[in-house]
Amino acid sequence: MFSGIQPTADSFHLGNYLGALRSWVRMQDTHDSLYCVVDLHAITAGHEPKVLRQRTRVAAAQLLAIGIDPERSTLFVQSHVPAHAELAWVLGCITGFGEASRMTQFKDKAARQGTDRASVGLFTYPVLMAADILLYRAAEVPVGEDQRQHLELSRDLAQRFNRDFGKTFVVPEAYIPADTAKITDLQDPTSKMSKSSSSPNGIVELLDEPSRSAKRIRSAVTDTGREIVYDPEHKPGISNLLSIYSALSGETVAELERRYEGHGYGDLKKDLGQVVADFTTPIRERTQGYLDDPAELDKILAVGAEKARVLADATLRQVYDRVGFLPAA
Ligand code: AQP
Repeated sequence: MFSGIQPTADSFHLGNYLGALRSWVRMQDTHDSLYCVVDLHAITAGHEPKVLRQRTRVAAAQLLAIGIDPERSTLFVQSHVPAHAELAWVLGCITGFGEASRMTQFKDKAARQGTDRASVGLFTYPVLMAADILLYRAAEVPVGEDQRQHLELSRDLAQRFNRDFGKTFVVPEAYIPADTAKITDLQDPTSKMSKSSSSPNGIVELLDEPSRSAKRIRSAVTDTGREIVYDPEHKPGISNLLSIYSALSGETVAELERRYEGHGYGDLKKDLGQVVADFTTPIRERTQGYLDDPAELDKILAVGAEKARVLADATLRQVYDRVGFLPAA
C-alpha cells in the first residue's frame, strides 16, 4: 500500500487527516505500507526553497506524530528516491495529451493561476503520482475523494503498460473512506477544505492553537434553519461539522443528532471546538518534539528512503528493460 501527501502548508488540515491520513495509520496494522512526503509535487505551483525544506520536515514530523510508525512502515521523502521522476518520464510517454488535459484538478488550479502561469509540472502532476504508486506495485491507495480521477489515470497507465510491454505493474485500487471522503471548507461548505484554495478561516489545521480552531469552527457558515440534522444537500455546513465531530469522537452521526435535538448550532460548534482541541493538542506537542531533534528526524527519513530505493530501483530496472533501454554496463 502506498500514499503520499504534499508539504505545501505549515500544517496538514482536518480534510487531509480524515480523508487520508487516518487510513494511513490504520492500514499499517494490515498492510505493508509506504508513506511519502511528495516534495516533487510540491514545486508544481511555485514555492520558496527555504519554506519547502522546513515544510517537508514539518510534514514528516506530523506523520510521526499522528502515529505513522517507521518500524512498521516505510516513511520517506519523494526526492530522496530518484526513480519517481525517472518512471514519471516513461509513463508520460504513454499518457495521451488529451487524457492529461481532462484532469479536473489541473483545470481548476490552472484556471486559478492563469493558463500562462500554470506549469508543465502541474499538468503532469498526475503522471508523477501514477509513478509514485506503480513503483511500489501498490494494490491499495488510501486517498480522499478529490484524488479519485488521478487514481483512475494510474490504473489506466498500469493497464496500458502491462498490455504493451508485458505484465509489470499491479493495477491499484483507490481506498476512499465512505464517511469522510470529502471534508469541506468551513466558509464555503460546497468546496473541499484545501491548503491552497480555502481561505484561512475555512480550514482547521492540525497544528493550530485550540483557541484559533475553536474560533474558526464558531464562525463556520451554516444555514438559516435551527435543526441539527445530517443533510449534505440542504445543510452542507452543519453536515460537514457533524462528519468531523463523528469521525473524531467515534460517536455516530445519528447519536449526535439525538444528543443535539433541541439545541442550537452554537452548542454544537462549542463542543466540536473542544473535541478538535482534545484531538489536536497531543499531535501538536508530539510534532514539536520531532522538530526539536532534526538530526533524528532526518535519520528516520534516510532509513525510509533507503528501504524505498531498494523496491523502486527493482521496478525501474524492469521497466527500463521492458521498454528496450540498453542496460547500463
Ligand atoms: N477536503 C478534503 N477532504 C478529504 N480528503 C482530502 N484530502 C485533501 N483535502 C481533503 C486528501 O489529503 C491527501 C493529501 O493531500 P495532498 O496535500 O497531497 O493533496 P491535495 O488534495 O492537493 O490537498 P489540498 O489541501 O487540497 O492541497 P492543495 O490545495 O495544495 O492541492 C490526499 O489523499 C487528498 O485526497
